[in-house]
Amino acid sequence: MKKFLAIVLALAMVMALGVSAFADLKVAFSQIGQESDWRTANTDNLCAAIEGHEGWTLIYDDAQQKQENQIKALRNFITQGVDYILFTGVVNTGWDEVLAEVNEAEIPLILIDRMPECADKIEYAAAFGGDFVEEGRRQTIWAGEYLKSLGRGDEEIAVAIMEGTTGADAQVGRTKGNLEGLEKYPNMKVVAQQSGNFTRAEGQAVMESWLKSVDKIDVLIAQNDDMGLGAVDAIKAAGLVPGKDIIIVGCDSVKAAFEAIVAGDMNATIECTPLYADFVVPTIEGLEAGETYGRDVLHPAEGVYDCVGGIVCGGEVEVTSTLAADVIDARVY
Ligand code: GZL
Repeated sequence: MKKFLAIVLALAMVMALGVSAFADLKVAFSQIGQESDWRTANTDNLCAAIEGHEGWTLIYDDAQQKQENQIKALRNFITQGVDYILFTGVVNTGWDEVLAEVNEAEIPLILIDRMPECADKIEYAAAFGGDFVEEGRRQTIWAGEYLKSLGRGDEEIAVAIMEGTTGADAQVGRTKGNLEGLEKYPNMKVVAQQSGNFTRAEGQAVMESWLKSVDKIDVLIAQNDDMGLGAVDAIKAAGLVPGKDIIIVGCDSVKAAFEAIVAGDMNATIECTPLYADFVVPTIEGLEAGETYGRDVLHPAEGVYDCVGGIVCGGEVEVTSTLAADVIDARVY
C-alpha cells in the first residue's frame, strides 16, 4: 500500500510540475500604435485573448507609430527573456538587425499583419496577415464593376488613391493591387495619389487639398476606412455629396464604414480582419506542443461589403459583395 501511495504522490508532483512548467508563458506584443479603428480592434482582440489565457502573461508595447520605439521594445523583450514575440512593423524596412537579435536570443517570433521586408532572411515560427495586394485589386475592381452597373463603364473616370502609411506593407501591397485592378478599366485614370497615413484626420486634410487642387475626382480609393471617413467629412464641407459626387471605396470593414455605407456616405469596404486571436492563441499552444507552421503567410478568408450587393470583384480570388445593411448588426469590430 505504501508503495502505491508513493507512486500516486510522485505522479501528482510530476503532473503539477509538468502543467505549471508549460503554462507559465510571457507573451510579448510589439504593436504599431492606435492610428485606426482597425488597429484598436486588433489590439483589443489579441490582448484580451493573451491576458485571458490560463498561465500566460502579456507584455505589451504601443510604439505610437514610431519605428525607433518598436526597436527599443523588441530589445526590452529580449532583455526580459520573454517566451514569444508577436510583431507587426510600422514600415517594412529597417528590421534586419533587431530581428536577427531576436533570432540570436532564440525567442520564437510570430509575424502578424504587416510583414518585414527581411522576412526571408530571418527565422520565425509562423506568419499571419492580410493579402494586401488582393485587397488593393478588390478595391479598384469593385469600383470598375460598380460604375459599369451604373451605366458609366465607358465614361472617363478620374480616380484618386489615398495611400496608407508610406512604406507600410499594407500601403505597398494595396497600391500594387490598386494599380493592377485598374488595368482592367482603361477608362479609369489616376489623377491624384498621396498618403493619408491611415488616419482619419490626415485623410480629411488630403481630401481638402485635393478638392482645391484637382479638377475632377469621380472615385476615391482610400486604403483604409478611417481615411475614407475623413474624406467624407471634407467632401461634405465642400458642399458635395459623398457616395454620389465621389464614389468612396475603403478597406478594413470596420463598423464605422458599415454605418457610412448604410447612410449613403461611402459605397464599399474591402474586409481585412484584425481579429487575429483565433490564429495566434492556437499557434502558441501548438508550438508549445512541438507543432511547426512553416514560412507561408497565412491569410484569412475575407469579404467585400457595399451599398448594392452582388458585385463580383475578386482579383485572384473571386468574391461577390454583400449588402452592408444586411450584416451590419452582426459585425463585431
Ligand atoms: C492592415 C493594417 C492596416 C489597416 C489600417 O492589416 O496593417 O493598418 O488597414 C491600419 O487601418 O492602420
